[in-house]
Amino acid sequence: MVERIIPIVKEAAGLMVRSGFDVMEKGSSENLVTSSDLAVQRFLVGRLSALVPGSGFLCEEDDFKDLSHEYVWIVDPIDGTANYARGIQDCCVSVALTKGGEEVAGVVYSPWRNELYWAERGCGAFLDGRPIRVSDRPFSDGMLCAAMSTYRKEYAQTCSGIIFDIYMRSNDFRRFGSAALELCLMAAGKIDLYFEMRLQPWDYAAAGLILSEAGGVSCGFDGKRLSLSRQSMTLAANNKANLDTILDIVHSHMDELPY
Ligand code: 2AM
Ligand code: CA
Repeated sequence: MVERIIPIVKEAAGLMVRSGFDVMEKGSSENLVTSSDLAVQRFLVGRLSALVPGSGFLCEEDDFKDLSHEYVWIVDPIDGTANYARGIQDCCVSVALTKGGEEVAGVVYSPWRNELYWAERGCGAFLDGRPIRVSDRPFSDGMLCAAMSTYRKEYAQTCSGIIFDIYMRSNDFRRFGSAALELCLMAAGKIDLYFEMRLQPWDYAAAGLILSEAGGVSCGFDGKRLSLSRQSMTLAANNKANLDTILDIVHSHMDELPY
């Protein structure tokens, strides 16, 4: 199946690579959508529903949500829209196919980085056709990717405390601005630790499968698997021991989720 999704995702990404798009705000000045997000999503919904007739969709833009199907596509037409709108090239198209509530295939494509990540459940994870694997770095040598809850700045102080504690026990941190790309970088062994206060399923559905097929692990605030139907704290690591350390640090700052 994944080999039939890849050309559709690549063609969709072609709609991103253009100048002269419109930028609109969605409720707040941090939350942007561009005419390219809408064009990519429209294209993907048309082509993916033809690929799997009767499938449903959970998409970022326009509240496009129709989950009452065995097969559901979880789509972020552009992950990293704030980057895209500024001409920063760390952004990607993210498409996951779920069956009965489980991801079965995931494709993440970044046209400017020219990186194609994909996975099919049970078949491993690949970057540009080559198998990828998470790193074996210990926590003390880990590279963290994390963010400060851009849309909900009331959580930023808690985030900064968590990030500080992880940072002091690891190597360094990065913030690329695209959760899907960051989780794929972990799958490829380049980063090792991950913390985001609040992400949506379309940010991590495809990359989460790619990460687990590459040997990585992820969970929410409760230590359980990430929800594919609603927002979640998103923790991930190259191995279970490092994920448990992140979870312990999070729980030392928060008794419960604030949303
Ligand atoms: P998005 O572009 O699909 O909205 C987590 O960091 C997520 O927040 C990213 O995957 C990205 O998703 C969004 N994001 C990143 N940087 C941002 C910024 N400066 N402002 C708003 N949203 C941002
Ligand atoms: Ca998006």
